[in-house]
Amino acid sequence: KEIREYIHERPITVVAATVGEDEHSVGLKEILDIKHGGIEGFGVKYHYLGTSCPVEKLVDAAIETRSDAILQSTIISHDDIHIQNMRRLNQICVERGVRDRLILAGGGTQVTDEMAVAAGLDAGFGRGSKGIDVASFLVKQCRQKDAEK
Ligand code: B12
Repeated sequence: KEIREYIHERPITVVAATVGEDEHSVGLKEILDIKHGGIEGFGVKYHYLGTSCPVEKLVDAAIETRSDAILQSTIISHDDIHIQNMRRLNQICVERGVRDRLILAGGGTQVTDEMAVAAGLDAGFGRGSKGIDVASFLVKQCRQKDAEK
């Protein structure tokens, strides 16, 4: 109830995709989609860019849509590609001068919060994460960012 009320007053928009050459969509859809208890059910608006999305495209879309957050999914972890893609997301946001205003979250079966934070993101969500965990995180981050303005 608290999350829904906050978002009603202060809309939150995110862009989301599975990045690299990763076609696994099920996990991210569970986080986004109202049918699976995803963040949409709490009032968060999302732009879903699909699978195998270049990290740059995700950042461009976040800027164009004036989104609050980027949600990046990486399921394949061969050669630590999931860590490389999280580092890349942070790096591109820094280069484009938008890191301070964007909330960055990574997720995937092999992702942990510690790993994502070490890669430069604000949080990581692994196996068993739910939409409510992500909605709650987004509200806390937006509250903090708005207070700092
Ligand atoms: C279904 C599946 C597929 C389907 C995907 C269909 C689809 N549309 O998604 C298909 C058949 C296409 C597929 C293909 C491949 N797959 Co596959 N696949 C799976 C499988 C069986 C289930 C994945 C799944 O849906 N899990 C259920 C969801 C709900 O869980 P989840 O993804 O972890 O998501 C949760 C969290 O991680 C988190 N989360 C995830 N993303 C995000 C993002 C954010 C922002 C947040 C907040 C949270 C979050 O929240 C979700 C909900 O709790 C797994 C094995 C397994 N049991 O995990 C292998 C698996 C992931 N696949 C694997 C592999 C190797 C492949 C292939 C390379 C096989 C091949 N040789 O062709 C290809 C790769 C294709 C490609 N380019 O991506 C490996 C990956 C190994 C690794 N660690 O790198 C696995 C682990 C199988 C294995 N044991 O080897 N696969």
